[in-house]
Amino acid sequence: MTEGQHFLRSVADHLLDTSCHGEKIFLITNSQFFIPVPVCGNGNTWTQFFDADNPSATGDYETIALINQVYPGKLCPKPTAIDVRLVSNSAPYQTANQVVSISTSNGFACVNSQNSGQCKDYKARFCCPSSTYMSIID
Ligand SMILES: [Ca+2]
Repeated sequence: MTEGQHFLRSVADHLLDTSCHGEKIFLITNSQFFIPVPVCGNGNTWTQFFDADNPSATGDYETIALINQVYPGKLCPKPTAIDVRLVSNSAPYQTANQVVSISTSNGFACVNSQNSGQCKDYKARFCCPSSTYMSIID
């Protein structure tokens, strides 16, 4: 498998994964693809970006459990979407082409041992009901 094929394969895996959560889809045309910005719909608001971990140990873990420890009270119980970016340039996580896990129920994780070299440093924000989020920040 060429590097390009592997790249598209990993994107296709994300397509299957994210469609299970009712999130956005990828449009793949030959070697080009578009990364849509996750949508935070009516009555919902994006939280701040959380950067609860660095990849220097075993990986970069922006999990809901860890974020709740590092940023207590900042995250709603049941986010409806997750948006993960690179800390370095705020580009969508897909642009780094690393093996990661992502879900609205567990958050995000990149494990160093599952990637050649170290994981990038990521940050994550979550889509929460506006009423919940506003009551947290008020
Ligand atoms: Ca991080």
